[in-house]
Amino acid sequence: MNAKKMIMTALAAGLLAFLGAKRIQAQGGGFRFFGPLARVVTPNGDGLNDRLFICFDNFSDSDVSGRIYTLLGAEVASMSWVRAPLPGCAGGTLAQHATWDARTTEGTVRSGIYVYRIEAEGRRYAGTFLVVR
Ligand SMILES: [Ca+2]
Repeated sequence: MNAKKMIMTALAAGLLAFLGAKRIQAQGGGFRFFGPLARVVTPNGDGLNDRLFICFDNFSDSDVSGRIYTLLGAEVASMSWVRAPLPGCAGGTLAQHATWDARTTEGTVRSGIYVYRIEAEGRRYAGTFLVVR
């Protein structure tokens, strides 16, 4: 990672902290939302933060949907729901995760802030993350 990219990443992390994640914690039930593994995605194929990972515990193995939106609310992509734990995520009874490779059918998305939204058991969990190309 070059110096310019490191500075951009640091600034982006500060911006995201300033904006704050709109996260709603579940009140009991079988689904516990843990949030993103990292808030900066760098889809350049170097094996570091190439994908977005959203961690959760899905005790009842309920249906989970994950979608990605622009800040203006346009849907960008659907996330893949993986019924397996992910190293680095908080543990749980039935740890699972959702993931996205920062790509659409038209290729890798542009750099910018995006919104993830996870829905499970009638609840929505949303927050922002940054893609840096
Ligand atoms: Ca990367």
